[in-house]
Amino acid sequence: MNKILLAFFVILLIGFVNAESFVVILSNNGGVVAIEDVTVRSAGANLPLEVGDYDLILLGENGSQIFSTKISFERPVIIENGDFENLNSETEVGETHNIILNTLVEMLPYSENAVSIAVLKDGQELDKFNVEHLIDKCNDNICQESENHISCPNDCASGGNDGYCDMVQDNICDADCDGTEPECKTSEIPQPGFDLLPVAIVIVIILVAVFIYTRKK
Ligand SMILES: [Ca+2]
Ligand SMILES: [Ca+2]
Repeated sequence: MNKILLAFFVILLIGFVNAESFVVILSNNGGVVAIEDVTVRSAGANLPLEVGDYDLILLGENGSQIFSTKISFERPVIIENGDFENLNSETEVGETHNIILNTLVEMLPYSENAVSIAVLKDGQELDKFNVEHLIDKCNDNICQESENHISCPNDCASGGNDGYCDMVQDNICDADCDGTEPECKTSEIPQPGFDLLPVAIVIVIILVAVFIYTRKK
């Protein structure tokens, strides 16, 4: 095989192996459709069949559409012997019959720009699921709420207000340590009341002594 062509296939294969996807779990309770959960799995997406009454849409910033596909809760099944629920005077064994699934698992391609996933019917939004917490935002130079100095040291500097007490000796009193870091103790501003009290007492004693001395004279 042509070496360039082989290299191309290897790169394509690596790209596929490294691909991630959103796994979307949908429920259908008598026509009430909702997104129950979304997770990220580190494997390429087996994309939906692009047929059905519902739209599953991956949304980005400001509601922009990243990916859209049609989905269906209907699945054709072949009626078997003993399938009393679907076997009646109008159907026969071996015939195909459509059933409505209560739970549906679909995959969407992963995108680091994704904000939410929405399910729609006839253009009307039925449910929306936020996926921002699933996006890996480490190394974007912003210390997000989901990150701290341990999970993403590149974005979250030590001593920062990241919900994590890092105890790093960096001359910064980490607000997350509640004053337990050594830096928080040394940088404490001394309370003037405590230092001035003995000075005031000494001054009063001197004044009283001077007063008594001058009276005696
Ligand atoms: Ca970040
Ligand atoms: Ca911190």
